[in-house]
Amino acid sequence: MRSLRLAPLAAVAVLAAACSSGGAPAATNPIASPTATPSGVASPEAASRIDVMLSDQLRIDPAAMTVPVGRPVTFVVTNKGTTLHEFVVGDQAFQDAHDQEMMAGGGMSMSKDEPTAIGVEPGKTKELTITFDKAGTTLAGCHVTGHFAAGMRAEITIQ
Ligand SMILES: [Cu+2]
Repeated sequence: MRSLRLAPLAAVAVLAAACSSGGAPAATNPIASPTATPSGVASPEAASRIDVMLSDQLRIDPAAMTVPVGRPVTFVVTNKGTTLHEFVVGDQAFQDAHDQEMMAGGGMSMSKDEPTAIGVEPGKTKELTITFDKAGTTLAGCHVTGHFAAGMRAEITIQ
């Protein structure tokens, strides 16, 4: 009567083989877990990210920001308006140069992003990472025609 028991056992063996051949590689991944960071704990990286809003009221919010010297700072810039805005970081001379560039271009925005200047389409969010190498103050501004003059700027304190 042994032959009656062989059939179900063979079926189990086939099923087990099918399962292990499909699932084995995903079972262990030594790279995935050790780098997990505890949630809810502020890290130095988190402190160097600043959320910035650009609006059709021609404002950069916050209008004053403080950033560290010598460490990368990522500005997470959201345009919540319905027209293009820019986030151009640099001193007054740099801002003036961008304003002139804008007028020379007939009011058109920058044709491409630069290391410290981005254009942000309506409803979009873009990141700009800058390392400030010395303490002091600098500016952020939007140079779509008339915006900077209307007050679309922010002061950045580096310390
Ligand atoms: Cu603007």
